[in-house]
Amino acid sequence: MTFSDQILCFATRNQGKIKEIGALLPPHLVLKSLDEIGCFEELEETTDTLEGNSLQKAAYVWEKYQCNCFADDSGLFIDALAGRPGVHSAYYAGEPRSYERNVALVLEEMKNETHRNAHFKTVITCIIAGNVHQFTGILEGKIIHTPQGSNGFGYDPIFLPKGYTQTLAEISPAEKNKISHRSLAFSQMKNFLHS
Ligand code: ITT
Repeated sequence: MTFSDQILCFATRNQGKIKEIGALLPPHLVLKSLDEIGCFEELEETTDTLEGNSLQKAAYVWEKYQCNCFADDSGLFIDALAGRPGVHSAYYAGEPRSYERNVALVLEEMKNETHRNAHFKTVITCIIAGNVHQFTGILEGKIIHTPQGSNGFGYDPIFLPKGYTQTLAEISPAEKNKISHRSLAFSQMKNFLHS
């Protein structure tokens, strides 16, 4: 393996994600951010699926920079809302993006619903030497009526994971990491990279 074969770019500008994932990857891989490979442009996410968006971001980096890379996309899918907010989770209540307004809109749309099942989903697309691999993580649960807890981000205060009595915003970050959609998808990619 040459040095450049060992470089893996995480197609994100979220430093928190880069730090978290860097700690999980095999030591022979050198994790680089977009800036570190000289990519300063905004990556588009214009498809209508998580699979499509993560592929769109990873394929851009592979095609323009010929760098092994991976990209992720996540969302909350609520059964009673036909899968919304889904791929639009980050800006469900419009721009500027606000976790509070997104949560308020979901609760308003769900106020008369008794069927409250939902799931979080993460899809990672990893491109190694031009070959595309996708990994999916799902966390099942329910939408509660009133936000609870202040840990985490996004829809965590209204999401009760299956088998739990506390929301994702009430359990510790370490506990969330053990069960989250994102961790499940990343651990699949990690196993693949180790093999
Ligand atoms: P980057 O694209 O900068 O990485 P993002 O906010 O778009 O950040 P994601 O694609 O991972 O992050 O997730 C999209 C949205 O889905 C996110 O803004 C949240 O509203 C929601 N979401 C994803 N994972 C979540 C989680 O673990 N807990 C709560 N909400 C989550």
